[in-house]
Amino acid sequence: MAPARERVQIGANVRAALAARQPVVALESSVFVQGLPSPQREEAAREVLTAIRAAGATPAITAVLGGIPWVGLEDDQLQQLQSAVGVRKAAWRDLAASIAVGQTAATTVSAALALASAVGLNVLATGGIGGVHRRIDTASPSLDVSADLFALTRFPMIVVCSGAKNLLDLPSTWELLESLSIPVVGWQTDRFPAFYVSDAGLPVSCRVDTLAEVSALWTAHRRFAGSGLLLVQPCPEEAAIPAPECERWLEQAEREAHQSGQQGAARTPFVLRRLAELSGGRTLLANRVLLQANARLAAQLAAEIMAPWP
Ligand code: PSU
Ligand code: MN
Repeated sequence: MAPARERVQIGANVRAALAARQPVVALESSVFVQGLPSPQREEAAREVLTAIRAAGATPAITAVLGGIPWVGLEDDQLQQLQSAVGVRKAAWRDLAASIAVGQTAATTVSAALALASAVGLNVLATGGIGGVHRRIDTASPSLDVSADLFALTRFPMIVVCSGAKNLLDLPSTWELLESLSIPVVGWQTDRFPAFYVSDAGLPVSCRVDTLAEVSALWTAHRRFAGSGLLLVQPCPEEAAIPAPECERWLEQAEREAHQSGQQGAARTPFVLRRLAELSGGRTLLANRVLLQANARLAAQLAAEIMAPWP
């Protein structure tokens, strides 16, 4: 019998790693397709894959290729995805549609969590997760809330990131993470980072200083919750951008997004692209540097979680 179309295909490298009980790090693909421009997106993907392999883990990029859901793209499949035109940005809810109509789609964090947890992975690395968007037309909170937050409540995975993207309404995002009972665990930090900006002006819900502590926390978390958690670290200092400077670019980018009516999935890529232009490429460099740092930490953590009990 032909395999069911919706069955997740596991790349050969990932399958071998799982069989040998070696660490695997899940990755979204939207950041390497819609989140960064070319050639930075190709470079960022190479840097992230190299960082994970150098730390002794196997990277597992998720995507939907011609209607087939994949965990663990081979290098040539990633190239195809990055050079294809009209690739959909798929969040969790879009996976079924992409599969049903045979589409090619890059995964956001929410879709990547759904695919990766379906094959039993438990660590994912990204740059900054989505959250509650800002509103500049009124003081009321926005209902444009990333599906990343809701997917975190459903899939038991550790998401290693530099907090939430600074283009968001961070206090609302932070409050919603609390309401959804998603632990925000600071990696050697007490502060909630905001992507290129090291400190969103908000605390984390707890701090850890060693991989063994994260592992113990994860074991305890899973006894009482079916959800995931965020392990956050700030963008490495040499590439981080001071908040006031970033805020000026952001105000302009957000105003333009509002004026040109950017909605739904298009909004985040639009603002990220304008930030890159307005900052003369500084946000692109910061994005690459923090992605690499998160990939490295995720690989170390995946190895720690796999390690047999002493
Ligand atoms: N992190 C990055 N760059 C990105 C993203 C995350 O460093 O482009 C993407 C992720 O795929 C994340 C998505 O899930 O942005 C959030 O988009 P939205 O606000 O439409 O949910
Ligand atoms: Mn949105």
